[in-house]
Parts: sequence; C-alpha cells; structure tokens
Amino acid sequence: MSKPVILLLGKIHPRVVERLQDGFHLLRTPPGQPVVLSEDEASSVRGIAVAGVVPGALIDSLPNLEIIANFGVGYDGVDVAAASRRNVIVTNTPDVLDDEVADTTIALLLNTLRRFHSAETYLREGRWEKEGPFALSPLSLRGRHVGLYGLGRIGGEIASRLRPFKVKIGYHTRSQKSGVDYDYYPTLEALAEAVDTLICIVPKTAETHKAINADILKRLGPEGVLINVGRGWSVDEDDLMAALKAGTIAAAGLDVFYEEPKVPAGFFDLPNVSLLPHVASASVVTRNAMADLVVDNLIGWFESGTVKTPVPETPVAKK
Ligand code: A2R
Repeated sequence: MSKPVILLLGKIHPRVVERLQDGFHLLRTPPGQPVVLSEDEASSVRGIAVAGVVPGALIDSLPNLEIIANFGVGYDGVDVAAASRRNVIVTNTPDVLDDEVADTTIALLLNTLRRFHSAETYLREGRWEKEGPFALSPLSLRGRHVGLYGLGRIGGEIASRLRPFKVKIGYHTRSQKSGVDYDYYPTLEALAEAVDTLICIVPKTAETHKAINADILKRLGPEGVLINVGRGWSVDEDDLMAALKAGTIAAAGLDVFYEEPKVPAGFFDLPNVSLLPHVASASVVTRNAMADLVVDNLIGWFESGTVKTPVPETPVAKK
C-alpha cells in the first residue's frame, strides 16, 4: 500500500519530519511562498502538518485532504470553517505547553515589574562598578491585584502559579468557571476596573480582536501593568503605546505582537516594556512534546482513524 502523502507547511519542527519520514511521503513547499502544487500532487495530499496558515482556498484545492495537524494550541491560522465544510479533521497541541507558557508568564510579569532585563544589561555594561547600584524598580508584585483575561488550560496554570506570590486574583471569561475561588468579573471592563495587573491569555477570535484598548488600559490605572502571552491580535498596539508614553498605565510585558515578527519600533524606545519574541513555549522539551503530538495525531488518524487532540469545532469522525 502506498504511503499517505503529508504536505508540510511553514517552518515545521525537525522532529515532525524525523518521525514522519519513514511512514509517510512528505511534500514540502518553499517557506514564505504561496503553495504551488501540480494537479497530481494536490490530489495525492491526505494530511497537512502546519505551523502557520492554512487558507480555505488551499483546503478546497486538496480533494483528498482528511486531516490538518496544527503545531500550537492556537489554531487561528487554520480556516477551521472551510475544513469543517469538507469534513476535514483539525488537531492542535493543547496541554503539553501549559506549564511552560505559565512559567514564562510569571517570568515576564516579574521582569516587567522589576526590570531585571535592564538590571542585567547594566551589569554587563560594567556600570555597576562604575556608577553604583542599579536604580530601585518603581514597580513590584507586592500587593498587586492580578486579573486574568482567559482562565482556560494555560490561564488556570498561570493563576495557580500566582497564588504562592500572595496576590489577589480575579478573572474574566464568557462563562464563570466552577471549581475555582478566584473572583469572577462578567465583563473585561469590570475586571480591568478592579485589578491593576492584567494578563491576557485568550484565543484569537472575532470577539477578542483589539479587546484591550484605550478604555481598558485607562481602567487599569497609572499603576497598571499589562502582560500579553495570548495573541497580539487582542491588544490595540497604538492604544498601548500611547498609554505607556502618557503614563496611563505603568508598564507592559509582551511575548506576542499584532503582526509577528514585526514589532512596532516605538516599543524599543520605551523603558517600561519587557519584550520577548513569542517564546512562551519555546524550550526544547516543550517544543518536542508539541511536535510529538502533531505526529501522534497524524499517525493515529492514518493507522486507526482516531486523533488525540481534535479542536472543538472539528467533526470527529471515524475514518
Ligand atoms: O469564555 P470561556 O468561558 O470559553 O473561557 C475561555 C476564554 N475566552 C474568552 N474569555 C473572554 N472573552 C472571550 N471572547 C473569550 N474567548 C475565550 O479563554 C477560556 O477560559 C480561555 C481559553 O482557554 P483554552 O481554550 O483552554 O485555551 P488555552 O490552552 O488556555 O490557550 C489560550 C490561548 C491559545 O488560543 C493561543 O492563542 C495562546 O493562548 O497560546
């Protein structure tokens, strides 16, 4: 029997290729360029492994496509509606990255408040010896009231890590969560009004587009801090830049941006931001686990017609 053909899209983790190459025929297209396939190639494709974008038009051009295995918990790059119309399964990589992303969030929060990145640069530049101690950080985690915009798999892990820091914790999601005792706020506005530190960990959807805007930032207040580890999509970067410059809020820590890898140059001039290049899950161990889940979903589908982690919108059908 011929091996199933898998189309690899975007910058795919080497472990995905390594584990798939024996059992599958892999089709690669040049990264960063539109996918061009011959008619024969297009009709041979039964699966896609992707870290990035799968447009509806591509899905529609692959008549025998059965499954799209997305590398990452956020699968907003995949046109899930187009996939569902065609009965194509979509999978993502939840759970295996929760701890890493939550750890990074705490690091980014502390960095933003205490400016450890600037302190280290100060030391490396030899300024400690020449100029004396690094300036005291105006901000601290002590006594903060932290609000989570999103309390799912990752948000829940962030909240449980925050507990031992003895901060007050609240959250906003569309539905109140059972089994947690954090204060629930039915709107993002109400959450922002109550807290001074807002952590964004919601998915990229129409509802979350630029949800964190000038109004929300104003509600956080002059001691306010915004941390974004969800999607850049959820923050109005112009409003954020203006708020940081005007002192409407005190600081921000960003791991994600609206148009990655482009980062608005204005952020580089601001002393009150900590910026990371979307690395929240980017350790070898966690990225390997994500790669394994991509592969396990594909192998599961082609060997037994089952997948481990279908996205909620997908039709989970037996082959
Ligand atoms: O709204 P709910 O009750 O479904 O709670 C989800 C919340 N959420 C929202 N909260 C307020 N307004 C919205 N429009 C809205 N949409 C979703 O976000 C839930 O608490 C959380 C998402 O949790 P999970 O689906 O478990 O996602 P996970 O694994 O925590 O990852 C979150 C996102 C990914 O989608 C990537 O964009 C990023 O983190 O890596």
